[in-house]
Amino acid sequence: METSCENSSVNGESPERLALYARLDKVASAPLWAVMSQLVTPEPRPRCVPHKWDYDAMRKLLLEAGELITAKEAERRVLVLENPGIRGMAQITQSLYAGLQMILPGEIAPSHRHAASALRLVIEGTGGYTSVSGERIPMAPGDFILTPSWTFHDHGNVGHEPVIWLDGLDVPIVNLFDASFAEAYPSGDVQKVERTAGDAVARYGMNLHPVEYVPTGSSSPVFHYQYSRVKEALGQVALGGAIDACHGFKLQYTNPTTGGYPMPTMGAFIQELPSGFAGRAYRSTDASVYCVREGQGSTSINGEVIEWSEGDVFVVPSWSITSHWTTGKSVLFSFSDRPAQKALGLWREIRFDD
Ligand code: 1HN
Repeated sequence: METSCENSSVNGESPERLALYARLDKVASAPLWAVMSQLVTPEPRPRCVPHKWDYDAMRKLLLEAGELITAKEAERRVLVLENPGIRGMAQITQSLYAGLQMILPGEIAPSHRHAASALRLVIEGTGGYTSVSGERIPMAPGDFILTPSWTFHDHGNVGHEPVIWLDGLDVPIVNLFDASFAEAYPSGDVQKVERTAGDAVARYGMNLHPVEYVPTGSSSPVFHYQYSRVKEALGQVALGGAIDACHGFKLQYTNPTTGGYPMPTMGAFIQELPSGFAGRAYRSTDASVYCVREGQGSTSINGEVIEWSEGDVFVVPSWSITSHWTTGKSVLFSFSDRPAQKALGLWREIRFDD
């Protein structure tokens, strides 16, 4: 409320109030009433914005980086995808990190571990591998791979072409809690291989579920979700199930021992959208990072239309009204902080499909 007085006022504040604020400032204090409406908003007001990173353009830049720095010298040769609304923070959303990583034939990225959890979606190339907790996992395009918190991991490429993948990490969440730890592998750059890829899959079985079928769980013993099996599962739901008006045919990657999310902080999803799909609108409190696996189409995010094709990465901020259209049969991978929000009792969604 404006107070009129003889002296000039700033932002409707009297000189007496401003004088009090100045004295509060000196004792590391501030008036809540001046900032409360920015702290407690009636609904999410994300600073991050919708954005797309064109794969062909990013791939060219990655190859240029490949001529200037080795994977070993860089430790990880990654182009960080920085949300244009929050530049300089290495964040694609308020809670998530994303980047495009490349490893060239013969290179290795040395082993280390950290409190942050990582997930990877392989975009192109064969001959790449990542070792996680002594398990060497071959990377094929479309494969989804976990690096749970505090597991040693190194990468290599024994093939003949560049291998490129999307990394997603919960670094901003770990740092929000000031809970970051990291260390190098104690004996050399590359881990000793102790179990073969597929051991855990053989023990625990297939690991995809319908979206929202299952509760939050802790880290999965399965680190590798092969795209060939994911495609089979998508084919089966597309044959047998009714299509979701907002999401098409959508599955979530799960921890096969609990049916919960593969890691405590990040969930990941894969959805098939038929050619000519015109999705109904949807919004949820988890901002999502998408990577186009197959096809082409467009996504409307609060009225802003992003056109996408294979390999593109795009980000949908929290609570944005979102709908997908396709011009060809498409497969979209996505990840978000949904498990963290659910564990904290914060997650909400609204469907606009009636
Ligand atoms: C990391 O360890 C990797 O292991 C990739 O491939 C990206 C971003 C921030 C911190 C650690 C990797 C990373 C990272």
